[in-house]
Amino acid sequence: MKCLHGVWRIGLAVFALSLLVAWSMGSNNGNNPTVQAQGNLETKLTLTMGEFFFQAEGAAKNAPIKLQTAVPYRMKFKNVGKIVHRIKIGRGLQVEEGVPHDYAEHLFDGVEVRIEGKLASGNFKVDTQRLTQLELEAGAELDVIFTLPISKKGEWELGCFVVNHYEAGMSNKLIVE
Ligand SMILES: [Cu+2]
Repeated sequence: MKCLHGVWRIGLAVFALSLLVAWSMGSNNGNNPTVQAQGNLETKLTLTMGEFFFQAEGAAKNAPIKLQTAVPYRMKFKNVGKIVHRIKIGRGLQVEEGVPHDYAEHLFDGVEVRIEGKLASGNFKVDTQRLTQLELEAGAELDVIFTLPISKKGEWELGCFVVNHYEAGMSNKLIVE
């Protein structure tokens, strides 16, 4: 199951609990005044997904998404579909036996990212620099907070690699300016 390495799941209470523990052991304190102040400057963007599309707020389904470097974003990922979806953002599509399954390079690799979400058991926050994939159950949503460095400029792609989803249309261009 090495493909699940680096996957942040939502919907699994036990896993969420371990995320909570990991976060509380980190050095960052989400309640400190600096973080609160930065929160007010975040650019909000909602990205919905379903069968079988990605859609940025205010844009058509599968229309290219534009992000800027050096801008703090709070990107809400929302699964409005009826089944689970997985999101990777990367480039260099990896295809094995005709089936696309991953990217060679991931947008958030090496970027400080905070993931915030809600579960029945409570809210959770996770800080990571190794986000490679998000998995959202039907109806789930979570926020990803990040600022992209200049080194991430260029063309990227957003894809869902649940079996047959990418082929069914779940891919989208993402441009970092
Ligand atoms: Cu999908």
